[in-house]
Amino acid sequence: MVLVTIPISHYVEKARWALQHARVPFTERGHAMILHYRATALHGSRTVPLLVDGKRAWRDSTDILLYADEQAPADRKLYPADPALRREALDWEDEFDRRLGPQVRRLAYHRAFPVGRDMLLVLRGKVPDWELATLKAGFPLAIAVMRRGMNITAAKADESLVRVRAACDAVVQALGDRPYLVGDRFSAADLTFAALLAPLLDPPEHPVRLDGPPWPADFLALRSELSAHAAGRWALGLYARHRGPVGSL
Ligand SMILES: N[C@@H](CCC(=O)N[C@@H](CS)C(=O)NCC(=O)O)C(=O)O
Repeated sequence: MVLVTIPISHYVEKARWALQHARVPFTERGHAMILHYRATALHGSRTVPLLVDGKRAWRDSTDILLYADEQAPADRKLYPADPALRREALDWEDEFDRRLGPQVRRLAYHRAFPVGRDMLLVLRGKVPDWELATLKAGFPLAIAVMRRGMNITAAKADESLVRVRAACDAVVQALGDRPYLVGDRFSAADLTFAALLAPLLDPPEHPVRLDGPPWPADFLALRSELSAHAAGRWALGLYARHRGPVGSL
C-alpha cells in the first residue's frame, strides 16, 4: 500500500500514526506542497493523505482510520466495539478534523512563513529533490497560493489562535481526570487531537521533526505556551505512550 503525503501535513500524521498503530504495512511517498496535486489527481483527489492499494483508494484521513481499524489486531483497535462509544469517538474525530485541523494549519503556516525558504528544510530528504528545488524557485508564488487557498492573514491567524486555545480548554474540560476522551482506552479521538495539534508541539516521537529552520520567536513562544497547556501536555503524553515505531521516512 502506498500513502501519498505531504510529510509535514497533520492530517497525514493522523493517518500515518493510525496505520502504524494498526500494524498495516505501507510505503510513504512524500511530496512538496502544491506539487502533490500531480500524485493525488491520478486518484481523483486533491488532498493528502491518500492511501492507494492497486485500484482502490482512500481519500480522507477518517476513511483511512476506519480501514486501518478493520485490519488492526483486537488489542490495537482505534474505535470502541460498543456502538455508543464508537459514535462518540467518531464525533470527536469529526469535530477535531473540521474545527481544530484548519485552525492549527493556518496558525502554524502564518507563524512559519517569515522564515522564508528555510522552512522547506523540514522536507529535505522526504520529497523528491526536483520538487523541493521547484518549490524553492517559486517560493514567493507558492506562499501567495497557500495564503489565498487557506485564507492565511494576520487577522485570521489571530482568530485561529483563539480557537485553538478554546479547543484545548474544551478537551481539558472533557477529560476531567480521565486519561482518554472515550471510554478507558486510547482511541481515534485521542489520536486525532494529538496528531492535529502536533505542528504546534513538535513531539519528539513525531516522524517528521520541525527542527532545522530558524523559526521566528513567536512560533517558538506558541509552542512553549501550548506545550505547557494541560491539553498540550496530554497530547505530548499520548505521543510518548502511544506513537509506535517511526515509519519509513
Ligand atoms: N478531510 C481531509 C483533509 C485533508 C487536508 O486538508 N489535507 C491538506 C494537507 S494538511 C491538503 O492536502 N491540502 C491541499 C488542498 O486542499 O488543496 C482529510 O481528513 O483527509
